[in-house]
Amino acid sequence: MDLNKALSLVKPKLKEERYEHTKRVVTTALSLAGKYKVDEHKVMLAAAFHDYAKNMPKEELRSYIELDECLPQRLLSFHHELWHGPVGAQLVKRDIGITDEEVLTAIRFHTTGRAQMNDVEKVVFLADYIEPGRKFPGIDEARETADRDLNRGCLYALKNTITFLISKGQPIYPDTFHAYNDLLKTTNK
Ligand code: DGI
Ligand code: FE
Ligand code: FE
Repeated sequence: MDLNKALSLVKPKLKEERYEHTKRVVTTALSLAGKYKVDEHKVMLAAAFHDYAKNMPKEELRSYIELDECLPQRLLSFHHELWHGPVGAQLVKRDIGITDEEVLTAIRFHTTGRAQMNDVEKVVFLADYIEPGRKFPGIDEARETADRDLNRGCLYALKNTITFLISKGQPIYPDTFHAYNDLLKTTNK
């Protein structure tokens, strides 16, 4: 599937602003993939479809998780922002017919991260965080770090997100901690 085809399948699922974000994530992800020698076709597909379920109503996402025994039910006791990745991966498999596990896991874990992320996952996770439309404290350092080192870029994004969530008194999904701990080890080697 080429980029135009992927975008034409995702466009009707998204609000205008979310679709514009998706295109920026694709561009950013492809640039990271070139720099870090990651499979560009897989990265393009995962980036194009990463927010496929983002604009689904919360209650629809909830019932999807309740009915799909492959999805961790624990998601339901965390913020609903975390639901669109895992549900999106299942829908992209079922409705679009993408079967590549690297692409599907990159969609599944693009919000939380996880331990032992593969390179496609890392690129999409980081591109989503630093795409040119993002504005938040720490974004400049996030972009600079992403430009130097893929693992350190992801680690910075996780650290900043965890700190942000803690400052808001929000819970942190275990996979986000696992991703942080894992990359801390990798980057200290
Ligand atoms: O879908 P996007 O808006 O493009 O970005 P995303 O899928 O990375 O969603 C990120 C939001 O999820 C962000 O505002 C923080 C929120 N969030 C809530 N709980 C957690 C969390 N993010 C992580 N990584 N871990 C959490 O436990
Ligand atoms: Fe997302
Ligand atoms: Fe996104």
